[in-house]
Amino acid sequence: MKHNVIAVDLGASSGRIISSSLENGKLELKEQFRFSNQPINITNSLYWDYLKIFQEIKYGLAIAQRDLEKIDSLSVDTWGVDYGFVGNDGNMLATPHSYRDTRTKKYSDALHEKVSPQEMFEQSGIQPDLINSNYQLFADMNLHPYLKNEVSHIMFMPNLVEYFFSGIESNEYTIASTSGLLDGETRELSTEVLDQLGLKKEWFGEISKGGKVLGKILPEISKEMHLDPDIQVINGIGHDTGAAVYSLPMTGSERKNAAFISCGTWSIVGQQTASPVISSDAFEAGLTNEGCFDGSNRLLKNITGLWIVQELQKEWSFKGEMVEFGEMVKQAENAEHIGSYINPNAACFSEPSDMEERIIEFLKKTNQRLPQSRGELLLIVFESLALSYHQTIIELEKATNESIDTIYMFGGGTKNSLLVQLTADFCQTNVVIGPTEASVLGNVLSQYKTLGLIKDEDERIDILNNSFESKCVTPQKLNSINLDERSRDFEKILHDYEV
Ligand code: LFR
Repeated sequence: MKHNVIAVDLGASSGRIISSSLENGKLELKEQFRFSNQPINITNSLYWDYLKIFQEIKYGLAIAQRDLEKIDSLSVDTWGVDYGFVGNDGNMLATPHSYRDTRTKKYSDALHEKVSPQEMFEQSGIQPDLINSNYQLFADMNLHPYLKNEVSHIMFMPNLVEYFFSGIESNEYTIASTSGLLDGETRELSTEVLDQLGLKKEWFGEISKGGKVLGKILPEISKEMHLDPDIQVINGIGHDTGAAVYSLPMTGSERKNAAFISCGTWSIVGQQTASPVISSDAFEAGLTNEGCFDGSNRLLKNITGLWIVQELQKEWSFKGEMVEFGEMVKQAENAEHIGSYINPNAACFSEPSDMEERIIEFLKKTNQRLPQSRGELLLIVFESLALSYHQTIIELEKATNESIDTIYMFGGGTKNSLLVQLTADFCQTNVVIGPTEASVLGNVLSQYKTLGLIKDEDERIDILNNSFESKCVTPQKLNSINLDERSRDFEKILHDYEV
């Protein structure tokens, strides 16, 4: 029998409704609908347009329903850390902010007076970062004291969207684990952290682990969109990175020597470990610990990734000089390596707009050669990303005491063959490229698991191997690349420039 489920996969630039059909141990994905999902900048604040998100998902579901005879369930995955406030009457109290909103800057000193960054890491295992939910919530509670009396629930983004479709409030473990609100050891909401921020535990409810059926889609929605009224809304893997890692065809023992790189708006370089690594090495290296669907841990670093290139593309197209992503890669491939680098994680690169100017400024401040063409500029960005992957792999090896012999790379960025080859070359490691739709895959696998259609790890891996082919990219001879010299130059840039 064929089982169809829907992944609602929301990203920071687009949302997709993708159906999955599982039959005879083989899975097929089909994109049913895609819409743009840009954060909206208004009165100097950045928000998510949750009304549009809701409406577009409804259209997508209607399209999928026309295509498929039956839909068993749906589940939502999104980027990490963002959330929405729901009031006592069940309605939204405020428009959810995007994590790139800058309100947290004003309150970070006040928060650090209560708890230092290092203490934060020791409490939660999460690397302090202004985008994290704890910084955002602290700013919100200070900016809007009325919230204290009005809030009934705080839900993380995927769970908020699931609430719009099911009417059931929930919070799920993988997405909650990005917030900085969980205790690093117990992986439950930390009363200590919540008290520091002035938050009540009951606002979050139980954090569900390992998948849960929330209930049927709301009747008013199924009626309006002519959907099957029996579609179940599932609290599957809520965090896109968590979902992507669940799509890797690896068993527990293989994970020890394998790293992953999720290559999208963010570059996320990490490794699955049995439990959180909350050491001073990990803190110094900027590593963080997030939760996996099976209860294990992900030790990783978030690196400002293809966001930099997406911003360049946006900027150039606003000037009427639209370039396709593939064309940008070609320009970089044909450019000269000029030995200049940026630190992708410098704060100046995480904010929107003026990206070209920000890169040039950075190169000037660090006394490096300036690019003479867009190709050279793009090559600087791609090489800097690949070098930061290499550097993070070394930090992971140090923190876990295990050596990495394989890198799994997934996400839209794997279509960038230059970046993949640079990664294999700079890391001197084989890179296995999986399906680009890794988050969607993890999302649907978590639904099948919750519905009892996947029994165990072996079955999950069999389904993945039956359904998708992976490709291995090997390091090439680095004839023109002196890796040691590049790594040294890159590290110098990281040290010379305050992040
Ligand atoms: C990637 C991601 C990262 C998270 C970042 C911001 O989409 O989920 O894991 O750190 O978004 O929330």
